[in-house]
Amino acid sequence: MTKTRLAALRELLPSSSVDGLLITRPENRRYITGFTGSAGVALVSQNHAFFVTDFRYVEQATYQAPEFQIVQHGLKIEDTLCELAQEAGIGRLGFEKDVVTFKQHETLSSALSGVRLVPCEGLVEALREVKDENETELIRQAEAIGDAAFSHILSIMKPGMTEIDVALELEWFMRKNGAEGIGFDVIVASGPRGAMPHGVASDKKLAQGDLVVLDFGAVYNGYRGDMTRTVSLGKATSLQRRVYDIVLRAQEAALEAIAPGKTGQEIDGIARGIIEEAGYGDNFGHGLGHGVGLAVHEEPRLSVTGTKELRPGMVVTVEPGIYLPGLFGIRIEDLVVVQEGGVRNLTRSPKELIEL
Ligand SMILES: [Mn+2]
Repeated sequence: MTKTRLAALRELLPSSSVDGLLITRPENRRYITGFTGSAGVALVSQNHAFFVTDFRYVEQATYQAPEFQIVQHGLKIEDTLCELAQEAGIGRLGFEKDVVTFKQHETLSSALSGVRLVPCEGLVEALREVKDENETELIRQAEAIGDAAFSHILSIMKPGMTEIDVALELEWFMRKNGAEGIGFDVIVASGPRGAMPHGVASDKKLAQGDLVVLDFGAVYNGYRGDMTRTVSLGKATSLQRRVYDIVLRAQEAALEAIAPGKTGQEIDGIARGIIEEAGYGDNFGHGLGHGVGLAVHEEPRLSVTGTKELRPGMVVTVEPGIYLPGLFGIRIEDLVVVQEGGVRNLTRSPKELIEL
């Protein structure tokens, strides 16, 4: 049997000099326990695994988190956590320092007598970087829903609709076709608004001649898709077409270069080099890509700071863009699985410039 996620986490605890870890980030909690609900804390030590939740979720946790002893907490969860930490003989208890609030830390530290709270970071996140086959399949299905939504929106998008109309239509279509939700607010940025890389849909009406940046993703069994396409309403100008080709060239070169052992930095540099050489370096102000899984933005990063080596099973976006203030923006984003010798592209939508 392959090592469970719980066993893999236990192997990481000594590296943070803790003998137990409190897991509160929802994606981490789900990853380690299997519990999909919205309230509860996992407490893991070398010999114990507790899942502490309230009355509403006890039954669900019993089914979803079979490796864990389910504990229903009383009025104050911190008192229950204190008892369990003592039962497990935990002296140094790690907590997720980028998740726990100052107030939660105060409450915990006054309740946990005899237990030292130790700030930790990135333990479960490190395990989440490499996906197993089941996870990549869920991400593929999420992305396939996105592909279908893109094809659908091409058939109805036209001048006069607002960006919000387009966003709602994408969302409705994805929900109707198996998504349990959307991974993030749908970005529909048309015309000059396209120069805002994260221009969430507004009440601006689409106009003839606009380039429209569409960036969206479905959620399927907790896993996210993420894709971006830029389409033209009507015939693109020669400048629009020229810039589009540069972005596409940068994206394809980066896709071609991805392989295990390369760093995120190297891949980012390949796309960035092409855009800089074309004279638009200052107009590509964000990283090339990011990991996707239970969260829409996770490790690893393909960016100037991405020093991590890519490994088979990592799932990352590749999304160069060029943004010209006052004019338009163009971004093309695919979601790919790193594998031996290259990538498997999960995004199937066409990438040539579409003129509606
Ligand atoms: Mn993205």
